[in-house]
Amino acid sequence: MAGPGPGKDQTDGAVQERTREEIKEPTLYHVVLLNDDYTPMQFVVDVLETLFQKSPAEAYRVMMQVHLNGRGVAGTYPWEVAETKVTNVVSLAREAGHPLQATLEDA
Ligand code: TYC
Repeated sequence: MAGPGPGKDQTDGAVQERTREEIKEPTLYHVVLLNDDYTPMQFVVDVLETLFQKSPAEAYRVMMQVHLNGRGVAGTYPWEVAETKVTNVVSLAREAGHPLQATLEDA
């Protein structure tokens, strides 16, 4: 490896500025699942395990939270990841013939 890495201080101000951009935290968004009367509970549990990497117990807990309260947070991600999760939830649900809906909100 030649030269200092991006974290190394130099006397040049441009390097300092770029370093600050690289460590900026991404804005986060909640992926929110919405309740409906028709999507099977087990389908929602499966989605939470496969798309949101939840354990079976946590997936069941989140599914019941949505079922009882109308909504619940499946996961929290930077915008592009969160958008993709919503798209994937909805397309999996439609392929299976279920009306499950998901949306984004500011974290
Ligand atoms: N209310 C659904 C039922 O009784 C289960 C369900 C849970 C649906 C969570 C959607 O996001 C949801 N079969």
